[in-house]
Parts: sequence; C-alpha cells; structure tokens
Amino acid sequence: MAAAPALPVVARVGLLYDDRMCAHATPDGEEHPENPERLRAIWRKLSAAGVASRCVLMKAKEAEDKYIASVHSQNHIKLIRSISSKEYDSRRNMIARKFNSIYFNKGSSESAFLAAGSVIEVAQKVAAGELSSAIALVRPPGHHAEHNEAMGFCLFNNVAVAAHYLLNERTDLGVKKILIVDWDVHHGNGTQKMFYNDPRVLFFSVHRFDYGSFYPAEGDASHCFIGEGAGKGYNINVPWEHGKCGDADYIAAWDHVLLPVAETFDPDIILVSAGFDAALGDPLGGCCITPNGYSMLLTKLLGFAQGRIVMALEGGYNLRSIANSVTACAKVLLGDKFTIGTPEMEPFESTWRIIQAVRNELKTCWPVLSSKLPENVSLRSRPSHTELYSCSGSESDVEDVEELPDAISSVNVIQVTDDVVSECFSKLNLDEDKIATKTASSNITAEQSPTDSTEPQNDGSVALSKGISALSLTWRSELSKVYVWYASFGSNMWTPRFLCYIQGGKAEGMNIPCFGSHDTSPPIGAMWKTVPHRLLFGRSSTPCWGTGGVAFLNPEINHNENSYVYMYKVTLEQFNDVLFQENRLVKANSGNRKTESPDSPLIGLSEIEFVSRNKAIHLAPIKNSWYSNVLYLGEEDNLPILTMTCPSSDVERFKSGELPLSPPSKTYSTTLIKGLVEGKHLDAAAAANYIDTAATRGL
Ligand code: X5A
Ligand code: ZN
Repeated sequence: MAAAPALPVVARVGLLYDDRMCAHATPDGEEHPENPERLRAIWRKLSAAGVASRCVLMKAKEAEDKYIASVHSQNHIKLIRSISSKEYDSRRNMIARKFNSIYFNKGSSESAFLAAGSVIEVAQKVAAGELSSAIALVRPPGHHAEHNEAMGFCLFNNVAVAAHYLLNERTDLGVKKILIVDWDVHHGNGTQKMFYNDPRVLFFSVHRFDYGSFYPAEGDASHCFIGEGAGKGYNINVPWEHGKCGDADYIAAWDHVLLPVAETFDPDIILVSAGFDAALGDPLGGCCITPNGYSMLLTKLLGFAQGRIVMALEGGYNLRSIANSVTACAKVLLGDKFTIGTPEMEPFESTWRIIQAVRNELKTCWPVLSSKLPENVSLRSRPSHTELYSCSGSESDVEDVEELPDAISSVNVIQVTDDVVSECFSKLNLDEDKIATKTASSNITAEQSPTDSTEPQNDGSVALSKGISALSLTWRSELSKVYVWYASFGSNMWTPRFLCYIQGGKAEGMNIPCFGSHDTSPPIGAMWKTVPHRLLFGRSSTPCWGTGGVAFLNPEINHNENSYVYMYKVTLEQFNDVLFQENRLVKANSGNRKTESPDSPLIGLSEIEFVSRNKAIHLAPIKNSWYSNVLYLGEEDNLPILTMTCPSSDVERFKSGELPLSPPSKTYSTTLIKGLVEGKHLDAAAAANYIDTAATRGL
C-alpha cells in the first residue's frame, strides 16, 4: 500500500457551496428525494460543526458549452440550455416525462451548468496544487447522465465533464491518469460509458445490483463489464446482490479490489462521485454506511495521488445522513485525527463471493488481483427477507443533526419499496434429484467481436441493430432451421408483449424496450395448453415492470396444479434470443448503437436432447440469473415444448423467505390478464381470479 501522504501542515480543503444550485426543483413543489434541501442541510451542518470555516470557500461557476461537449451531444446541451426558458413553459413537463426519473423547472438550466462548472472549478484547483483536496456540493447530480440523455435525477455528468477537462483542456496541469471512485449506491452508468475505452480513466463503481433489478437496472452494471479496447481493465464494477451492505462490505471491496488496483494504476488525481445514498437511513439505498465508514473509505483513498481528492456530490436522500456523512468526509480531508477501526459487522458472504468474482474477471488486467484472498475470514449470511424488506428502524440509528428543523427532515419520508409480501411458506418438499443439472457448453463470457453487419430496422421504436460475430453466425444458421414451442406463463402470454422479444421495442405497460431477436420473423404458430406446475409470483421488482413480483413456474411437476401456458412456435435461434433477453445477457453498445448477444447458444441441439430426456436443464453459465432453468413440458406436433423459469434452488429460497414472494404490480397483472383474455382463453373475471389466486396463495 502507498505510504500515507505528507499532508501540508494545514490542508487547504476547497468547499464549494452555492445557493443558486437550489433553484432546480420540482415544477410545482411536489415532494421529491432530490430536492434543494439536500444542499442546505449539508451546508448548515458543515457550518454548525465549525468545518465550513476551516475550508477554502468557493462559489459556483457555469461550465462553458465546449467543455460539456466533451461528453454530451450538442442536442443535449441545447436542450438543457433552453429547458428553463419561457418558450418551454408549456412543454417542459412533457419533455421531462420522456426521460427516466427527470423533472425540470425554471431553475434547472442554471443549476445544471453551475453543477458541471463547479466540479471543473474545484478539480482544476486541486490538480494545480492550489488546494489539497475539495468538496463540491452540487446538484443536480451527474453520474446517470449519458451522452445524449438526462436520467436518474441527473442532467449533465458533472464528474465526467471535469475529468475530460483535466485530461484534454489542461495538459499544463500534468494530469494523465484519473481514478473515478463512484460510491453512490447506484451504478454510474453514464460515467462508465463515457470512459469505457479510455485507459486514462479508471472508473470504479460499487453499487447495488440485486441481480439486475436495482436502478438503473441495466446489465452493464455487472462485474463482467471491464472496459473495452485500450480501456479493457479500466472499468470496475462491484455489484451488490442485496441491500444492507455497510462499512465492512465497502471496506472489503476497498481492501481487496480498489486499493490494490489504485496502487498499480497510480492516479494523478481522484474524483469521487460521492453519492451518500448508501448511507445508513437513506430512503432509496437500503444500505448502511455510517459516517465513520465514509471516513475510513476516504482515508484509504488519501494514500494515492498525493491526497489529491475531489469529491462531487451525487445522490443521497436522507438529510441527516448526508449532512453527517459529508461532515465526516470533510474532517478527513482537513486532516483531523481519526483512526481506522474495525467495522462492527462482518462482511456478507455474498460480498466475499462478489469480490472473488470481480478479482477473477480482472486478474489478467491487474495481476495484483490474482493473489489468494485470506482464508477463514468470518462472514455473515445474507440478510433475511424481513431484514431487507421491512421498514427498518435505521432512521433512529442516524445521529441527530440538531440544526435540522423537523419540517426539513420530514421531506425524507419516502418508502424504500412498496413491496407487499406474502408470508406463506409451503410444506412441500422439492426433490432436487428429479431435476437434472448440467453445465452447458456455451461460453457466454467469451470476448465478443461484433462485425459491421447491420440488419434493417424492423421497428422505429428501437434504433438498435445487431452486432453479430463470426462465431455466432454458425450456430445461428444451424438453429434457425429448428423449431420449438416456447411456452409462456407470464407477461409473454400477451402476444404484443412477447413480440417485443422478437421484434424489439416495448408494449403498453413496459418501462424499458426489448432489444428483439436477430431473426425478427413472427412465430409460425401459437396455442394454449395447461401444465402440471405451480405458478408463483416472486422477487420484488424488475426493470421492465417496476415494483412487484413476476411469474415463475415451480420446476417441480405437481399433478394437483393446472397452469396456463401460451405456446409460440419459434426457431431455436429465436428461443435462445428470448432466453438471452430474459436473463439480461444482451448488451447495448452505446458507441455504435448495436446490441451484443452471447456468442454461443444456451440451448443448442445437444441441450435439447438432454432436456427432453431429463425434463430440465440448469444453465450453469448463467446460474445466478433469474431464468437459468429450462424445462421440457412435452411435445406438440413432434416438437419439444420448452419454457424458462427459476432454478429449484430459488424455489427453496422463496420458501425460506430468502427471496420474496410478492404479488405482481398492477401493470404486470393487467398484461397477464390481457394475455389470457385476448388469447380467447378466459373471460376477464376468470383470468383475474387465476392470477390473484396464484399471487396470494404462496408456495
Ligand atoms: C443520483 C441518484 C437515483 C435515481 C433513482 C431513480 N439517482 N429511481 O442517486
Ligand atoms: Zn444514487
């Protein structure tokens, strides 16, 4: 590890706060977690604690367009520039609705330009050595903002703009390598994309992933996304599987991933995308980093880049938590005496597993990660269902901010999730032996080499085409001649929704579009059937349908059950493309607007043979995905009937309460009912009853 830096006798810590960034607010004063009180609460606490007066106070400065243009499109800059003007008064809200989690008001433009400009301003002073380190209290936040898109409360990607500025506009300052540490509880999707093939920027993001369901709920937040081209190895994701991660988990990620890599990378400066929504008490994050935890994480970073650290505020929605956490960080930067103790809790076993997986993914790029991890570390088992989903009393654990009037702290009364959870546990015993497990031969993590082959667009709603590697051409042409029945039991029973998996786009009620299949021909047949498997609704949210459970079929045969399936006759190639999409294995490549699918099928001809004989095949290469289990449900006109569902181990987890059984959201169940009704199978009342029964009876 690098030696502790020799701090100047008195650290010069920049602190940028500017009331003008409070102008961005909801248009009609609607409550929103990302509100102006966030900045005010932090500022009040820093002042009251006597911390602000020890810093070099700075005011915001608008970023020039040309600097923002290094990471954003001209269109996007123009939109954000004009969105607050009078001409937009009548259209502003409508435009905001086109984005994901965005609002605009008359103050948004100025705030956005000030936020980006502020991070440039402090970064440049730290890089020049005028300041030892700095904190920019900015909003709107930035790390979700993409090249041509505002999202997730973010308008401009403030940290990315500043990083580009240092590297490209201020070569005089000698910054050649930048480490961006994104400890906001959400994945820094925008920042990741902006530097994905740039080895000058090492992007490290630790975030909740929850198997792909946590916001922004894109597969590219997984640890498999390590950068590409010259940037390979310079993108590191540490994706938590669940909430409740705290000091010990983060410190483990620091000690076993971030710090060894940072040591090798040897950055000239560190930019922290400092969201505080992983803090204890945060209404959105569900994690529990304490102020002391943040102090430890930050102290460990001070050992690099001669302590040149720039913190830019991202998320963080509990006013008390963010005020206390930022104050703890400021004290660290000011050099206040503080000793790194051992966190109260042990890391989760999932944390250890994830860290191993991240290290394994990156060890060829960073040999320092190939060393063996310490053994017999004491770990704790994953949080129980109740721990994860009940409204915890964590609020009371949050130190008081005496200076915070009650009226302000009450802005924070927002639910983590509105999960309604069925607490039914079954006495049924699963016989694992009846369900075969096989390691499929597919290598889904193999390097992809998309060619330039561009398919004609079938649907204007998705401006994506396919990147198809030479490797996939072989299996695709082979499997495009084989037909199977794909039996759907969930939202795919509604044909318009299923067609999204074939033709791309989204049907009514869906939050995000599908990529579509390579072969976009519609199914050549469809029919209803019932199967002797129990239908259940589990997990608590999905990117596509929002909060609520989704349908799974218990893989075990149970002759007391009669579940409806709607079967589509599609090619085995299309079935694989559906399987890829269901398991979120299709990636969008923002660079060339293409999509990339795995290079080999999950179900090839030998797997068909296997599954017909053994009734089920567990797809080991995607064992942690939601639909990693393909079932054989019999035959129809000599073709196999296949469906995809959870593995039986997940059924056990549903039974134990480790995974939630949750009723479907309104939009999801509406889709199921439409499928059952429009398929002329049931009338509306019978369909609703069928769904309702499955949703409430548990397992
Ligand atoms: C910056 C940040 C969170 C967006 C959540 C949207 N954004 N549901 O924390
Ligand atoms: Zn966040």
